Amino acid sequence: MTTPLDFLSVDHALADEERDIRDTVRAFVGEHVLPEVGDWFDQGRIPRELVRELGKLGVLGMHLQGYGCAGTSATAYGLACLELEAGDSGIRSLVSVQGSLAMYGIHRWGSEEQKQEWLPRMAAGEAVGCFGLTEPDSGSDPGSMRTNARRDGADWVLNGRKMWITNGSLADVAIVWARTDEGVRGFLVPQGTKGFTTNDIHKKLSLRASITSELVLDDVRLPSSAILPEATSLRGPLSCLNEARYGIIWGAAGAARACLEAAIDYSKTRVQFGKPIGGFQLQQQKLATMALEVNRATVLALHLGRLKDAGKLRPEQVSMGKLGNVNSALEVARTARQILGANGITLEYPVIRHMNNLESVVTYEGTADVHSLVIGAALTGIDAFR
Ligand code: TGC
Ligand code: FAD
Repeated sequence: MTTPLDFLSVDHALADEERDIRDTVRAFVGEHVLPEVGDWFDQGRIPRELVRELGKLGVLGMHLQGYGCAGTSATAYGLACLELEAGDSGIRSLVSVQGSLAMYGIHRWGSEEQKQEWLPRMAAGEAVGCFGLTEPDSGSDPGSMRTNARRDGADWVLNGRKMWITNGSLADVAIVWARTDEGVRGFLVPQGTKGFTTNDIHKKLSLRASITSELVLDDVRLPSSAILPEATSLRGPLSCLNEARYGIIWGAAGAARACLEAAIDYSKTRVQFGKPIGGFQLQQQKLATMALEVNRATVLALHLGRLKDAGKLRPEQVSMGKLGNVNSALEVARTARQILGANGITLEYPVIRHMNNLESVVTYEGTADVHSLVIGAALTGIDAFR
């Protein structure tokens, strides 16, 4: 029998362990996220306790090896992202920023002492990290960053601002990328460091169940042990973005699946002109197109996951996945919203929440335009960024 939400039977292509992880995360989302997330979105907040619960679930940095991390496959991590984002993009964002940006950054580019100090606590959800790359005047072009760090004796002194930073005021440690005489370098800035403050960004109409902040660095003095020793150019932060973008490829399929599910359910019970609206050809065409997009996105994510596990996933392939799946998810969410009619604009249903969240997802981690240009450069060998 055809399963509406897994029309192409992707389930059969998963290993038992992957299915178990997927089911565990799905159950967690059903129990801890879905009953509350409409209210969190409405109130513009995300409870700090959720981070500990996600730590207990084992999804924080789950694809990293050692230091208290689960060391799962990339595919298993992707399946977790799919289920988390079927709950809300804000929850997947929290997990992405923690595991793929902050923890990966320390794991890949940090010293042994930095790994020992931060990774076990971050995996357990006892410490939160954020990742400061974007600035008020430097978004798609991070190479134009103004935040700078200069040596002063044995110390470093940082000045500048970071903008739109997920988990900013929640974080115990910020990974801050700064221009230095030696290239772009990363620094671990613990919360409470003198001169380091955060301001939350309010009035967001997207990703409301997520904290987004400005980071302000005024003469922040750090010891030399705060620098990520192995990262010496923009390649440092961009390598972290590959990891987070990979999670988004899966997550977008999850948000789309949630919208499809809501639309199918609604279309079977909402009666107009004497029959369920799901019985009209126009609505069935919409549902069929949505199901196609959800399934195609999931198959693409799985394919890229298998490539990543084989160590063969290239950044331009990640760009194609992020571009394709987020655009598909946005289309699915917008169509679902129409199928739900007036009910589609309320938080009683998940659809407009996902639709609005996806407007952030299509912008962060490289806009759709940036990913088109990455693909274009790979196709032609001509860089059209500047
Ligand atoms: P370019 O000159 O091409 O490269 C500079 C250095 O970086 C290397 N590199 C990469 N390394 C790893 N992975 C990649 N994807 C890489 N792309 C480039 C490159 O080899 C070079 O290395 P080296 O050793 O020679 O120095 O850089 P560019 O200045 O031309 O920029 C390229 C561009 C535009 C693609 C890049 O800057 C970009 O991706 N821009 C978008 C910025 C972005 O995505 N920001 C995201 C901020 S974090 C965020 O949004 C978190 S949201 C929360 C959540 O995830 O949920
Ligand atoms: P801009 O770069 O100013 O782009 C504006 C428009 O111009 C876009 O449509 C873009 O596609 C287009 N454009 C830019 N360059 C080109 C070009 N060369 N050719 C054609 N078109 C172009 N950043 C972090 O560092 N850490 C975080 O944790 C983080 N979390 C975020 C959370 C949220 C909710 C949001 C919304 C953003 C977050 N960001 C974070 C920032 C995000 O990465 C940036 O918003 C994104 O990289 C785009 O930068 P920008 O907003 O400055 O847009």
